[in-house]
Amino acid sequence: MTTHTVRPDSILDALAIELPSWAFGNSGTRFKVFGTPGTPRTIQEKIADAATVHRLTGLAPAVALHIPWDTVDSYTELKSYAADLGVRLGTVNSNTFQDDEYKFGSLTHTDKTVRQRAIDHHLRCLEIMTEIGSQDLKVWLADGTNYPGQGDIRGRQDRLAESLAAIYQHVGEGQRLVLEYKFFEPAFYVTDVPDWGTSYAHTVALGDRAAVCLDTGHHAPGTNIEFIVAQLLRLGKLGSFDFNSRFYADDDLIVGAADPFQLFRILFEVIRGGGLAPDSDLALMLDQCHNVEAKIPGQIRSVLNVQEMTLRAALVDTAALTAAQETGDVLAANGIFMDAFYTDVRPQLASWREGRGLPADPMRAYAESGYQEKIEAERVGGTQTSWGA
Ligand code: AOS
Ligand code: ZN
Ligand code: ZN
Repeated sequence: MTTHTVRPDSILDALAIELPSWAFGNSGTRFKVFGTPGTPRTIQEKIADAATVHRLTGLAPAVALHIPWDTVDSYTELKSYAADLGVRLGTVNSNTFQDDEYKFGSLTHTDKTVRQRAIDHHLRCLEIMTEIGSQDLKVWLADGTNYPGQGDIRGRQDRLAESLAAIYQHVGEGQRLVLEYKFFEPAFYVTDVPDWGTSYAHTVALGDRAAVCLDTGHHAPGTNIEFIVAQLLRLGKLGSFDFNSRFYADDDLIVGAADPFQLFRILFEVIRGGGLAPDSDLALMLDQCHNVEAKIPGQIRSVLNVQEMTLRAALVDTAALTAAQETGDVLAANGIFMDAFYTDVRPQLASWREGRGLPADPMRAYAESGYQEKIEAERVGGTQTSWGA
């Protein structure tokens, strides 16, 4: 088999995980959103928190924006503000799910005026991307229906294709449109982009500047996500990840918390498929919310989880694995795979960090840094940001 051989250290050096701005705001469930002292009131404060995660881990050089939540007067100024703090602005996430007129859909709506408004929003996002030098426009749609007969499934697909094509025309050089799928919620019967196949079909029709975004929380229980990863990488259409973990629905919990072995298996396929190779344009992003845990350490823990499982996945002895696979030695093959998964790489990672002037234990370094106490004292008054605002 053709495998991408990797040196664990070069993989670690290349690993970069984008943080979502909304992870630093308050969030919760429909039952309660708890406010917490020190929560950012502005996008600038969110960026400062994200930069703190990067400073302590060396893993998170970019912050994803969400429009309109992170709207500012000058994106050029925001870009240099971020650069001064040592991070850059990354993926721009569109939002056509909060306005009343999108109640029955946005890019799929039967009313051309509503569709055009949704298209125009995406064109504005592309302009912002050009201003800040961002690569990816991430499109996640809440479009769908709740009841059989409510909408014309086929007609909605046709309108979606047409609207996406209108946006795609404006995707410039060095930019991409990544189309995220989700099997349900907020629509419960039909979701217009429910699975990787639908996202793949639309992005293939669009062209080379379009690819699939795989949110790990957006699958039915038991779905073999690593298979999807392998297939999309094979087809050259895996554009980006939204990492998080789920127990039940779209929980948006800390990546690797619910099922570290699944994260290991996913990252093994990422490496196997060249997703972390120097010429790869696969973007790794977190899409998480911290409802009850502290947000900045929550993000630190998240990027460390990805790093830890990446290193374990890179330790799989692929030559021995191939030999076992090709001789039909099922138990040896499985044993080689599991050996890597069970390897405790934490000491190796601590020395990798120290070798780069980073704290050996970023969680502890954060607790001892005084940053939390500082933002709690300083961020008084104003309105705390939250998911959805
Ligand atoms: C929604 O379920 C999707 O995961 C989106 O990627 C994202 O969480 C939303 O756009 C918030 O920004
Ligand atoms: Zn997502
Ligand atoms: Zn989601």
